Amino acid sequence: MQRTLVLVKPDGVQRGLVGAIIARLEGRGLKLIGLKMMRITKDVASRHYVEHQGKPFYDGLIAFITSGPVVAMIWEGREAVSVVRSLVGATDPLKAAPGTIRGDLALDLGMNLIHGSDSPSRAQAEITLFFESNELHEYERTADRWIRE
Ligand code: DAT
Ligand code: MG
Repeated sequence: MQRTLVLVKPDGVQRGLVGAIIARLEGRGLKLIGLKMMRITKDVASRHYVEHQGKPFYDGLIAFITSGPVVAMIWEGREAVSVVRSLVGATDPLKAAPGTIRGDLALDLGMNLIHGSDSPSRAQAEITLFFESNELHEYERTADRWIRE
């Protein structure tokens, strides 16, 4: 089953939106298999955002993501990577569709609440970057047979 990394960014923690964001992902039927609050170090931030190195917004992005605690989660489900991306919405909240997390809860590109891995290969790399294998929990949910055909 596919897995993906989600971060509730420092703005989401500060605004008290952790629960609302988790509820949307749970409500879709995705399964939570790892969760922790943490402060991202500069080193982890630079590896996480390696694709953006050299871009004009890079320094601000690293400063923002390391500015306060985040909630890091691993979610599992069929097509979890693209399902989470569609729940998250477009990168710029002004362009994010209503009904998406960013489209409903955010306004600014630099304060867009949430990260979701953008491909299965990035998801694998990001899961390894943020979680030890003993922090991932495999378990059966009785509701799964009412979610998966
Ligand atoms: P996403 O978070 O939707 O995967 P991304 O990977 O392209 O978007 O960029 C990572 C974060 O960097 C994004 O959530 C907000 C910030 N960002 C992206 N493009 C930006 C820009 N042009 N100006 C300022 N910040 C930007
Ligand atoms: Mg991205």
